[in-house]
Amino acid sequence: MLSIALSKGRILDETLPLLKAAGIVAVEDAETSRKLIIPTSHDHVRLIIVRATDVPTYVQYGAADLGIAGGDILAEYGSDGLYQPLDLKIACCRLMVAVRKDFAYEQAVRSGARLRVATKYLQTAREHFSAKGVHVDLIKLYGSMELAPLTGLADAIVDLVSTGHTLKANNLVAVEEISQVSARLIINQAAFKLKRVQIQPLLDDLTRAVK
Ligand code: PRT
Ligand code: MG
Repeated sequence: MLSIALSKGRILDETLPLLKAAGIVAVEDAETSRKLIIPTSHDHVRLIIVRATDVPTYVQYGAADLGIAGGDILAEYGSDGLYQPLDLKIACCRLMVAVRKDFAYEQAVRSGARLRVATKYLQTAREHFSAKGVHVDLIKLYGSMELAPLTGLADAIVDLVSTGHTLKANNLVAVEEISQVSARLIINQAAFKLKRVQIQPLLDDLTRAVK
């Protein structure tokens, strides 16, 4: 049996067509089902539905053989012991620094001011600002980062941007790109050795589907 861990929402939406191209179809609507383990048309493949941030953990411990996780999550929470053979080129976005429209970011940076930055990406943000030599106080949030500059909680946020509509709707502007993000296939290294016969054809099919 092969288990693939992935999260509901955009990752699942954009993964289903790739799996279909590999001959794997969920037997029920994974998006609306309350089941957390979804069988597929393929006798030996099942989907495991977890929070986006939990995908690497399931694969690291081998509770899932494979997983699909955003590059943002892999960079932030670590990808030790994971084999990352394929960029799926789905759920694409950019990790950006954003501020209120009326906040003079460049000036604040040049003057050496200490910035308050709210984000769920503490590790990634710390590395980014430290490489730039910018002093920051980081505030950990779990969602709706966009609210932080509007309420005075922070001067800036580090968050994902895809269409830019959310920033715009909240009078925020992106001022710096930290990285380009897309979802990757991750594989437990031991599983890749022990279940190579099952995993390799799936990997080949997915590689073709991405192209
Ligand atoms: O939402 P929930 O708290 O349940 O979990 P999650 O946010 O961890 O999961 P989900 O499904 O929202 O995101 C899963 C993965 O999708 C992320 O880890 C990214 O790799 C990828 N992804 C791609 C995105 C976006 N695009 C994206 N736009 N994840 C989140 N967003 C959010 C962003 O945080 C911001 O609030 O969408 C908003 C901005 O979108 P635009 O289109 O208005 O710019
Ligand atoms: Mg989300």
